[in-house]
Amino acid sequence: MKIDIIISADDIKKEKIKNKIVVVIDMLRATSVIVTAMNNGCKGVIPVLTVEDASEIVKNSKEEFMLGGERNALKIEGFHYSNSPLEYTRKSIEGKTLVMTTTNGTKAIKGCRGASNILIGSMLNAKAIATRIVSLNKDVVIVNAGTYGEFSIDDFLCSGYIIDCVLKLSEAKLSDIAVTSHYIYKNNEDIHTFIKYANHYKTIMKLGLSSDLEYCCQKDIIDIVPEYKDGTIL
Ligand code: 3SL
Ligand code: MG
Repeated sequence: MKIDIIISADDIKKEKIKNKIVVVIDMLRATSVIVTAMNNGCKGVIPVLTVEDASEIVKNSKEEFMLGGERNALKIEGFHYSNSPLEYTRKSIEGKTLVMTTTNGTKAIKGCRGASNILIGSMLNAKAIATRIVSLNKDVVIVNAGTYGEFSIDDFLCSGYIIDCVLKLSEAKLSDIAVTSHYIYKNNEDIHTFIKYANHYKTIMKLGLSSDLEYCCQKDIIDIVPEYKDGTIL
């Protein structure tokens, strides 16, 4: 098994992900939201690119949808929830389908069409992701959502942690960038020592959302692996 990394949603190339297992990471905060919502009984998550797409889906259906996501890290007007994973409790999301649009995360997920599997990863479910990867036993590309098309320390550290979990279960051939993310993680196993330098971490902190950061940095508190297929994450 080979493991490679793509550093942002804008860097996804079709030929790099074709027929591979892809793990999409936007640990701050879109994929942490998805993993949390699904773990709390959400029926499914439909990622969309724009607010208009989200409104269109809800308008034409009788099903009970919840709208969630962000623009500039803040709740979108008229939406039920923001992009804070702490809002997606069992009480608020169980049995509901979530239509979600975020700046980088939903773009990265939708950009991975053509992969054989599109798994949704975060610090929260890293071990479960590693177990799934090993059981599928195919080449893997970890797609970092990044921030506004740029490299983001947070997603890179999370990639390093997932690689560490895989290496505890199986041998794998790492690309140079995968070696680098693993190396950085191994030197910062308490990820707070390094993630604090990420620009997006600082943005969330400035908004007073430090409890979101605490939550998203936890390792392996969730044991499920959401997967995106045919337009919905189940
Ligand atoms: O870009 C995204 O997809 C979001 O996760 C960013 S934020 O953390 O909600 O600002
Ligand atoms: Mg992010």
